[in-house]
Order: sequence, then structure tokens, then C-alpha cells
Amino acid sequence: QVKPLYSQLQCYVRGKLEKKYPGKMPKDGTIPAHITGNMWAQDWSALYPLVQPFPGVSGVDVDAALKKQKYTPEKMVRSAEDFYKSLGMPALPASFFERSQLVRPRDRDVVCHASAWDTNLEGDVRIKMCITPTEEDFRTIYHELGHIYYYLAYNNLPPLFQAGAHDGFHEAIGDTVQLNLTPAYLHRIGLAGAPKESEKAVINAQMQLALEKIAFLPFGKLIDEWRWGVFDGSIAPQNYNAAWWQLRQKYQGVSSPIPRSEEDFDPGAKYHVPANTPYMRYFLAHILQFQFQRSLCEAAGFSGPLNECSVYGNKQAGEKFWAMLGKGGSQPWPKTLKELTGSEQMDASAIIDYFAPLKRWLEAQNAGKDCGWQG
Ligand code: X8Z
Ligand code: ZN
Repeated sequence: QVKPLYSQLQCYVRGKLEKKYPGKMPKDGTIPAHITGNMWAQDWSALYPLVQPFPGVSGVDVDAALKKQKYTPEKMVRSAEDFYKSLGMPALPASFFERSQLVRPRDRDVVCHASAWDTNLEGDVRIKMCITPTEEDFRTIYHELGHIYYYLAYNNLPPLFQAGAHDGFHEAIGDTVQLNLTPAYLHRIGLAGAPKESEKAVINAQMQLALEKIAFLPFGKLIDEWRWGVFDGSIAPQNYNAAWWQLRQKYQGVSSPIPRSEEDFDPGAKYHVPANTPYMRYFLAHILQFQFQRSLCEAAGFSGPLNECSVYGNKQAGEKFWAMLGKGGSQPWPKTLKELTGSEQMDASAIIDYFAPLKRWLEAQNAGKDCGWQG
């Protein structure tokens, strides 16, 4: 369902890169992973200045605003907390602020990959991050608090039920909230100017989000395909790195910047591989979060295009969300999904609807181009 949209995005971005680096791009239609500006080419947001559909039409620069307003890590967390509170959810416990690691310690080396914990299954919730005043970290905090609010919501269930409906639900909560960080919301909290309401501004905003959420999809799929291949032996140790890059090329249409060999172990640079954290959860979350958002927007009585909805401050949406979180792992996930969305199926119709304007625009831009890559 989502591959055609990804292919259009990959094709458009590659075209822009070809213009910027004439004669330097691989001939097989792939994008060298490093020029996406992300170590894993899993988030292409850094390319936004290059691929912005309508330059000069309202760009939201959250990075600059955070720095200019001297946002501290705690202030960034308070901003995310405020969003959840606006939905009627509780304030974070004081212990959260006392015991979380929000900044990189000065005296020792730590793992800085963001994570969220309920350390005692009784509400001693904490996050572990090394927050800097960037848009990426700002958005990641909203993601981590999704885990924290899920922990709090199912805290009074028996320990065995203190879990997400499935892993993908856990990853989708904060991501759903991220979908509400619209230009209008960012303006409301003072991190962006007054939003321009034009079709061009909508396409710009969609491109910005797609570089994060659509670019991620094939990456989200391939990590566990590689891990499961390792576990069942179909990927042998002498083939670990080659198999990794084959999947990268096949699904993402990206290639390694320089030749690699089995002397290298590139999968090891992705946190979840050495940490043995399953990854399919993020792929599922990227589909689910749009289903969740559609239901929350319906609960809020919103009837416009899904991509223009923000449920900030909406108690009806919040109640529905909180009720779902409170079910934790106490019943089969399709039942929980049905209670929120009316359907027992995970499906991509919501993400497709959401990005329909961008897809139309990309198809028009790519018309006549030779899209696709050798996989
Ligand atoms: O690992 C994470 C979160 C912690 S659960 C920061 N994410 C994946 C990643 O960074 O690879 C969120 C998006 C995908
Ligand atoms: Zn997470």
C-alpha cells in the first residue's frame, strides 16, 4: 500500500540530488546513504532545504526558535508534557524530573539513544536522553512521553498486563502526538510564525513530514528482516554486512557511500541491533499512528483533511486515547484497535489519505522521469 508513495519520494529526492551533484550520483538509481544527512538514512529531514517544494513559502524553523528562545532540556520536556495534559492526561510525577537523565553526563560515557522506562512497574517512570535544543530532539521527547503516558495509564493493571497492546502500539503513541505538531500548534506555543494557509504551504509541510515518516518505512521493514535472517541462519556470519547492504538497496533504494566488506559491521552501528531490540514495532507504528490520529480527529469532531487536524487541547480525543492506553496488554490487540478505530485491521489507508496531496504533487513532478532503482 505505501511503496508507491515511497518510490515517488525517493525518485524526487534523487532528482534534486542529481541536480546538486551533477555526474556524481550512482547510475543504478540509488541514493548514497550519507547524503541524506542521517547516519542510517532512516530520516531525511536534513534534505528539506534542498527539496522544499515551494521555497520561500512559510518554512517552520523550530531549530532556530528553540535556540533563540534558549529552550532548556527541561523546558522542552515541559512543552511535551503540556500537550499530553491538554488532552486531560495527568502531570508527570515529580520523581520523573528528579530521576530522569535529560542531559549528557559530564563525567562518564553513556548510551544516548533515547529510551523510556517504568523502573518498578509502580510509576517510577523516567526517560534517558541527551537532549540538545534541536527540532529532532524536541520531536523525540514527544515520542518518549508516549511510552511514559502508556506506562502511567496501565500502571494499576496486574504486572503481566503492563505492556502495550502490541509493541507497535507502544511506539505509535508518542508518534501520534507528533502528528499534531502542526504549523498552527507550533505557532500557538511560540515556536513558529503565523501559519500561511495555502495549498503551497500544505505541500511544504507534507514534504517535511514525509522526509521523516515516509522515508522511514523501508528502513523500518528491513532491520528485522536482517535480524531474523541472522537468527534463522539464512544470513550467515560471513555474509552479515553484504546482506545488510542488499536489504538497504532493495527496500530503501540507498547505497553505501564507499565500498564495504565483511571487515565492516555496519548493522552494529544501529542501536537496536546490539541492544537486541526488535524493530518491526517501528514499522507497524508508522502505519498505526495515522489510524490512531484519524480516530482521535473523528472523536474531536474534526471533519477537514486529516493532515490539517491537531487535537491539542481536545478532551474528547484525550479521553478516547487514555481509555485505549489503560487497556495495556490485558486483551488481544485487535480488540483494543477496534475500540479506538472501529476496525480490527492494521491498514495503510489512513497514511495514504494523509499524504494524498503530496503524492499527487510528487507524481506530477516525476512525470516522464525514469523512477525506480536496481534492487
Ligand atoms: O529508537 C527509537 C526511539 C526510542 S524507542 C527514540 N526510534 C527508532 C529509531 O530511532 O531508530 C524512534 C523512531 C525509530
Ligand atoms: Zn520508542
